[in-house]
Amino acid sequence: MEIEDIKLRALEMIERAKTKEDFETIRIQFLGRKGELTSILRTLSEKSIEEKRIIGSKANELRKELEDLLSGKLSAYENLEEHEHKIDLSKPGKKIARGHIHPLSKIEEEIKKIFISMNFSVVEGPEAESEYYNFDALNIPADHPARDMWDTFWLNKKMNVHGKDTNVLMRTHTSPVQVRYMEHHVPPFQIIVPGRTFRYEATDASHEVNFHQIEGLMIGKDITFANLKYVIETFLKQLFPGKLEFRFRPSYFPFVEPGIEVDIKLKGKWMEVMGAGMVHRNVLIAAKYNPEEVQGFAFGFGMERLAMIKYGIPDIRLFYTSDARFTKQF
Ligand code: FA5
Repeated sequence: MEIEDIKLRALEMIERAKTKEDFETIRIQFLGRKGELTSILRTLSEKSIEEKRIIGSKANELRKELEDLLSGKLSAYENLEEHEHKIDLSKPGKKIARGHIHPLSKIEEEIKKIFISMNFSVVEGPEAESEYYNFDALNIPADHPARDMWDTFWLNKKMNVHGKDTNVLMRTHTSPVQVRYMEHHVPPFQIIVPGRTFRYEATDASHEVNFHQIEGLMIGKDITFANLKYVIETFLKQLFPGKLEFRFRPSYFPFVEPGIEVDIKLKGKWMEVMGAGMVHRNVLIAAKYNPEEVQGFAFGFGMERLAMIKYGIPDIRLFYTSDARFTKQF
């Protein structure tokens, strides 16, 4: 039958069609005003009622089928064509904006890794601290002139420590965690204490009101100054691979004896990064240890200072600007 023949030929042509023009040719050939199928429908009026019914419905059915098929194929083809035009494999890729890890978080992770590799544990302590742990237990009684070393934010609160009400402050260093930890642990042990610290002082390129320290404490039998030197040297060499100039300089902190400070040379100038020393016997006694039986060392360094050296950050105040142009660089 003619309609069956048209259908076979049309389907075969659609199958073989490759371009937009091919689809258009097929449409014109079968469905156009003078198309094969249209001509059949036109001549229906000359046919008998019976023929009209059969041929008419078949031809209309086929017209609908071909129209759907052609428009489906054409839109799939257009989609494909659009993509082919859009993808230019020779073009450089587009950089997708991503969040960045803050340099302080980054250096903290790296520092922790180094100390963990030396068998240190990581512990934490409170930011709002009692006067007792921040000062008294560290061999700095109320009238001690060394309290002036740490300009302090005092809080209008009291904290009960060992049955006594003591004043509360924002900790000026991470050293109070030394005593807190010793009160509840039996040596030998070695810990680091990363945390936020606060000082009521004027800011400049290397001083902030709010900064971060990492405290270190190692207590055991026969721990000596040589152990302290080894740990600090190993740490600095791993954090700053390659050539790094640093020095140990005698210094004073009430909670160590002897005490030192560590400086790193940066662009010809020494920058102080750390205080350290052998834990003072009064601190061991405050923690209820026997200084004849156990000894140890402690150190505390500023995380911002080390990050400044490692990443070449010229001003400590940049850490807290929340400026994406700063964090984006890390
Ligand atoms: C202390 O805070 C002692 N607790 C360190 C210590 C621990 C000594 C254990 C002995 C044994 P100092 O005030 O020097 O010491 O501060 C230690 C480090 O914190 C400094 O070397 C510096 O790197 C950093 N630091 C101090 N003040 C600021 C500040 N305002 N802004 C940024 N970093 C600071």
